[in-house]
Amino acid sequence: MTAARFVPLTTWREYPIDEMRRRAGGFYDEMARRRTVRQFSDRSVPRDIIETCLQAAGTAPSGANLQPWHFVVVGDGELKARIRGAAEQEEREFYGGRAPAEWLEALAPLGTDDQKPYLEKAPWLIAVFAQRYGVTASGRKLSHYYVMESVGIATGFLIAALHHAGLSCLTHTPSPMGFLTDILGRPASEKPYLLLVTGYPAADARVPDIGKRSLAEIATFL
Ligand code: IYR
Repeated sequence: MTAARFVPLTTWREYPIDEMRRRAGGFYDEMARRRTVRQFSDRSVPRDIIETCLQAAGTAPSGANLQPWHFVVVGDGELKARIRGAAEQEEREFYGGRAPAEWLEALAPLGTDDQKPYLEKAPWLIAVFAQRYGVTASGRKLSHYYVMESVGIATGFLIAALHHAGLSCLTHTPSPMGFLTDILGRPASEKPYLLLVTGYPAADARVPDIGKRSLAEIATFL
């Protein structure tokens, strides 16, 4: 057992209430501008920007700080084409019969279909993997805790970081996603969580005319 070790909290900053209010509002405005995009430009995005966004994702809290995530960043055209081929095959089955009518109805306002050209067009695909358990250097299994919660939080941080940097992204969840394990050569301990498509939006990108629920709808103060 490793004993707890503590250091002083030096990174937290106190802001005057008014500034806190301004910062909260500024962050809300920034996040409210984010739109999920399905039409991407093929303009390149420097790798170091993606790296820094991944570092931001890596600051997320996680069960026992075990950080049960792995991000595979794909910029290689051939790999992207293979991912697109496999994803479209799953999506054809999904849209062609596997999805219940209620699900297709829920998706109708988004205008999605089985064509996923952005999987090749966008400069970067980030496959997020959840490490169901860890593997020590000696090959022993290490339990992970709250894996899906932890990976979800890290993915949220990543989406916010990409948006903040000036990139668009799409949270893509082809189902099932097992093909990502094969194509990207990941170990059996990892489960594909989602595929983030990121880059510049196409110059003529259009987004569905949908909005977010109001504060009163999403929150209750007691
Ligand atoms: N994975 C499919 C279907 C899909 C499902 C949900 I829930 C969405 O919010 C969007 C799409 C696809 O990518 O088309």
